[in-house]
Amino acid sequence: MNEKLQNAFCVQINKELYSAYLYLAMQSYFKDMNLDGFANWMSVQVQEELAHAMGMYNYVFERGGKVELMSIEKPAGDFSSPLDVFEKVLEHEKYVTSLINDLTETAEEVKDRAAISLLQWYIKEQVEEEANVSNVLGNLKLAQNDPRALLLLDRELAARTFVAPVIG
Ligand code: OFO
Repeated sequence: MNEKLQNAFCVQINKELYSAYLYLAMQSYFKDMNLDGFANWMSVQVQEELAHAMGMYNYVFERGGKVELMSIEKPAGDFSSPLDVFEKVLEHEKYVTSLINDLTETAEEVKDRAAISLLQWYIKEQVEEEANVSNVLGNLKLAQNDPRALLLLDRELAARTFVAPVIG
């Protein structure tokens, strides 16, 4: 496997693990507020991010490469409201989208067709992630000053379940 691309995958694996860690911090915030539905939504998000990391991890090994693990940054934990959390989630997902685009450019640069094909899955996943987050954010903006609306949304988010993604 091309070394530059392998290194870029290792950096992205770290970013996906950081995403899991960030969402775990957000899960803690919601657990602390007794908003169990929001906490459940975040716990599904954590599992998705771990799956994203493992999809890349397995891919590098499948291609005969090696994964170097790096330290994971401490996530922020100072959230001021559910709305603040979801604004940060959307901001983070947009950042991850830009990272996936950069990684795809590296795969294109070194003409690794298999990696480009794998990354198409991640590109589509990012579209879905941003749409899901925007949806919750929109609902939160509507609910903002109404505790009953917040509790209804909490109940709705309690229904989210993790389905292991088939990556690639
Ligand atoms: Fe891995 O998609 Fe969110 O960050």
